[in-house]
Amino acid sequence: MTRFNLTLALSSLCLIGAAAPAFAHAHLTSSVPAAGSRVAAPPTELELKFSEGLNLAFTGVSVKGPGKTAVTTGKASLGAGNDTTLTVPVSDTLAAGTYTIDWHALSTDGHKTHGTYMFTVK
Ligand SMILES: [Cu+2]
Repeated sequence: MTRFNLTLALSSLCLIGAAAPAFAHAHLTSSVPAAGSRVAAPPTELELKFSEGLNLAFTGVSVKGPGKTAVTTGKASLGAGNDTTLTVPVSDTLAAGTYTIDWHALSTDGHKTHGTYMFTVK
């Protein structure tokens, strides 16, 4: 197989993977606070659970608060013996309002995914 054909074959595999979400990409399965939830207490950390193991170096979140102000977050980490759960400390005390979390992930199978969810602090 020539180098070009190999590249073509690998890209096709990736496309097939992209068309079938069940094919081992890291998708967000749940979070704390949950997507769309309204919480009374401002969270001091965010927890994101994914369907696949994560590569921490290329996985993270950016958080925006009311008026699109950036929220300061600490160093993200994976759960002990559990590379599918990402925990992100929140350094700021979150005032009442709606927060948007933009996440990006690289799964251990080498595929990138990203998404957005929101929650509201009452
Ligand atoms: Cu994948």
